[in-house]
Amino acid sequence: MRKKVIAGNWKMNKVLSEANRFVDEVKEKVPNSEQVEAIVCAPFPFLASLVEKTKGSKLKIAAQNMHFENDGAFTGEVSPVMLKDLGVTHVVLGHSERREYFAETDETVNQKTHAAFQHGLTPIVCVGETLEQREANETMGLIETQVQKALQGLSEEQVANTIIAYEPIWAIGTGKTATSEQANEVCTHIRNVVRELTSEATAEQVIIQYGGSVKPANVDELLAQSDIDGALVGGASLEVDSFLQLVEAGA
Ligand code: G2H
Repeated sequence: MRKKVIAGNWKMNKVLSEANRFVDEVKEKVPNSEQVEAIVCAPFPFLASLVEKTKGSKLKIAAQNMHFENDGAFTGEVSPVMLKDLGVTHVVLGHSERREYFAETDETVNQKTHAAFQHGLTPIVCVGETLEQREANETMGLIETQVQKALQGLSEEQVANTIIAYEPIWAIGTGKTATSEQANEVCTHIRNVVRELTSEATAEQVIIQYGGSVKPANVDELLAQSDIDGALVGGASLEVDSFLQLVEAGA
């Protein structure tokens, strides 16, 4: 049985005092269950404080992006070495907002995925189609390409330890959720792609999340699907109560 991984992606929200308050409250209440993992993906300026606060708790802290180089002349960037040094455990890579607004490509996502593993960070690799691509029946082919390229050159063990988040772009922050069947269909496809790239055992191990307007009202149905092992949640992760409800749904 795969555990459920619930990751709150705060995006560019909150200030430090709000982030600290959230984590102080949530870390005490994360269910003490092996069945669920709870992660907060926070903006860079909050990471050091949140990692410090969550030491010894079940709540994990992730970054929302990073560069693939260890150091150098990359003004404004943050490296995997820096994240690891802080005690960050996970990093979101290739979120559609980064692909759309910051020129992230399948190639840079692949470079970053390798860099994450080199430094002991667990990558949460995002894939997903636009509404136009869905309507043109391109979803499955596009997702296959995104997954293959993101995982290219990784060892089988690394693939097994990658978290893949399927986020249909048309369902992000729009209030439109993919139906649980639509979401599961693509997550099953992702698992099949992983199976073809590696093995049955690895495909059975890899965690596949769904993301896109997940909230307490729809999370149970999504998590009940055969190939959905968690959620990457934006809007509904910003409030303590709704984030905790989502985590409890996975427990
Ligand atoms: C998708 C998701 C979190 P939201 O971007 O990654 O955001 O839940 O607000 O649709």
